[in-house]
Amino acid sequence: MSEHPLLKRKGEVALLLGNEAIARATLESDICVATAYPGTPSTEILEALSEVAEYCGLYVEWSVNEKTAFEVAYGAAIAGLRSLTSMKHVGLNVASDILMSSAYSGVEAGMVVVSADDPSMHSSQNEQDNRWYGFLAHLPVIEPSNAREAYVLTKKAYELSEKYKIPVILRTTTRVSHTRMPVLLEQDVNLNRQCRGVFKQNFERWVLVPGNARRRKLELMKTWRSIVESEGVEPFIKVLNPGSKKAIVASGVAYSYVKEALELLGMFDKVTVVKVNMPVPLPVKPLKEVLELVDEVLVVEELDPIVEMQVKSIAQSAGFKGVIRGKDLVPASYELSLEPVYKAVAEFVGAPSKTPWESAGAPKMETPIPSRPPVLCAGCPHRNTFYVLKVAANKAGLRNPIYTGDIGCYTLGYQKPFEMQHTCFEMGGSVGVANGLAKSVDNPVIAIIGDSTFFHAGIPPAINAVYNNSNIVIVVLDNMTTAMTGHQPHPGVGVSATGKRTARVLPEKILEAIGYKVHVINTLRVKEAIEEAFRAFEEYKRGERVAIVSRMRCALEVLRDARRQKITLPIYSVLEEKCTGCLACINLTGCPAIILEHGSKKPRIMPEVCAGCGLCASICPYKAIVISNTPTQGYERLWWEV
Ligand SMILES: Cc1ncc(C[n+]2csc(CCOP(=O)(O)OP(=O)(O)O)c2C)c(N)n1
Repeated sequence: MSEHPLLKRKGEVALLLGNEAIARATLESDICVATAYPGTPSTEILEALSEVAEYCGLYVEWSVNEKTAFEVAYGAAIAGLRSLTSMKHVGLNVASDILMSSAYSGVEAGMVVVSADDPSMHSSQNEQDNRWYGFLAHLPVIEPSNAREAYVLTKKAYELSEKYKIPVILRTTTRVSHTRMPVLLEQDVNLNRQCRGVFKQNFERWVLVPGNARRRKLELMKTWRSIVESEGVEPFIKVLNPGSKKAIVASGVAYSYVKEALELLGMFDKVTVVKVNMPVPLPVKPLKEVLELVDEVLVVEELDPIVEMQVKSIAQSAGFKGVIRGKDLVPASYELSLEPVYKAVAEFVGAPSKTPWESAGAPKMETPIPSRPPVLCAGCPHRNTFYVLKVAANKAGLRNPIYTGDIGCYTLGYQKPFEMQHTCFEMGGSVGVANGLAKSVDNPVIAIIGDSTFFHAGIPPAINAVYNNSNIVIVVLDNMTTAMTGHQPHPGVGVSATGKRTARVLPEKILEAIGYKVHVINTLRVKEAIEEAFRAFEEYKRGERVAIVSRMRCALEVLRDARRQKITLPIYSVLEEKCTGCLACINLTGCPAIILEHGSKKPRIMPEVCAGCGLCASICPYKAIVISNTPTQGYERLWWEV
């Protein structure tokens, strides 16, 4: 275990992702509790910590959602133990209730909240600049410009948190979270950490009834002012080359682009650069000093003009007469890259804005590369479920059903051939929005939600539907993992973050307890599953309250386990002599393992892609798809046993 890259010795250099650098820094900071709910680009922080947690005496968990993750870490921090909670930007929306209160009551030991923002929405339903949360909650936001800085600043964030006794937000963006850099390790990881805390009763502090909250608010504002006044120092802000007439203020990853642009322009030591690592609250004093010397300022930051607004406000009160530019030159949407920053910087310093490299358009190819939109994997259980539901709903005569959708791999069901995700907004939204649609339209309303998403945010709206009598069917897609974010376990798997067996919570038990009649279907057995789903829809038509739990493991996990356990899964192939070329296997499944080769009228199944789920074989009207190898007896258990 001591060989693990996260446990290298002081003085060694480790090649770390930004997220791993944060993880290493939390270990050096002697944290005792780390919690998270997975979400790109934050996931690798807890993944890295879970690999070494037991060896280091650290408690880690995948919590059921971000609010709970925050609360668990906060519980440790008020008991005097350092803690970490990490999430993607939208996760902080879910945790925002406790975030706000935690600022009032504060912490007894350092607590860092990582908000990994995803500009450009590489893997998200929106982009948001979570530095706003710093203003909203009156908590400082630290923003590193690269992976190495993420390491240094995480440690500083713990010190800051303890100095002011409040949680500190560490905001990263994708290029910091997911870039690998050599990091010189400054300290060893303590393997003998003491992780028993003490909760000291203090009603005035920990019980936010209005009278107490009012007092705490004033305390918080005092803390906020003192951060603004006292933290205008390195590493939170640094002024390079003071004395120039022009200054560029750059926050977080934007600094890396500004530095490179200025170097390419041969101007790095000719312009004043204010490197901001604490964009919220922006320290006033160093900014005022810079504004006294310059005529023009350019603010470069990723997404919203948060630093720009503060610079303008400081300039206003300092009577600055010059020009302040920012989002008029630098894009406010999508992540930054060198090109737009180079152009903005060049214009600002009066250099030609043509980049010294060819503009990064799509490379010209003789044969254009076809676009490859994401598809459900071969063998994905969601494909089987969509097919089963579609056939069963038709059979039951459900007319124009609305399938409200949710976030996960199954969102891809919005595509052909299924087109069965008619909405997708946020986690749990499938069931919540279904409640509203059921009150508003005459169509049958079927809410489709993944298992991890069900535990995260699907249960309260499921209760709402019962309490408020919303006529919906809930379908939980139980692939026994959080597939979309890289197969993290969740309460329905019965395995902990460190791989230990733990209690398993079954969605059907919860739904039954709430008042649903639950049909558990096994979609590997397509025909039986259709019959069971049909019965559920018939009951729904009669006004009964029904739910379906569709259980079949994620194909990627099945393939991995088959490889490890040396189990041969079936491989299907098309019998030329029986195949009529009707293409039902392609048109009804959209399975990427089945192809129609150039010039051929009959499909072929690629054996190296086929996962052996057998959906195509069960659909083929001519029985022309058969198993072409000798699978291990009892292989089916891999599809429903972890
Ligand atoms: C509030 C919030 N947290 C985290 C995410 C990241 N995320 C997207 S889908 C998903 C869960 C998907 O798991 P599951 O519901 O089991 O569906 P699967 O991908 O396994 O089909 C997560 C965690 C998010 N989009 N929103």
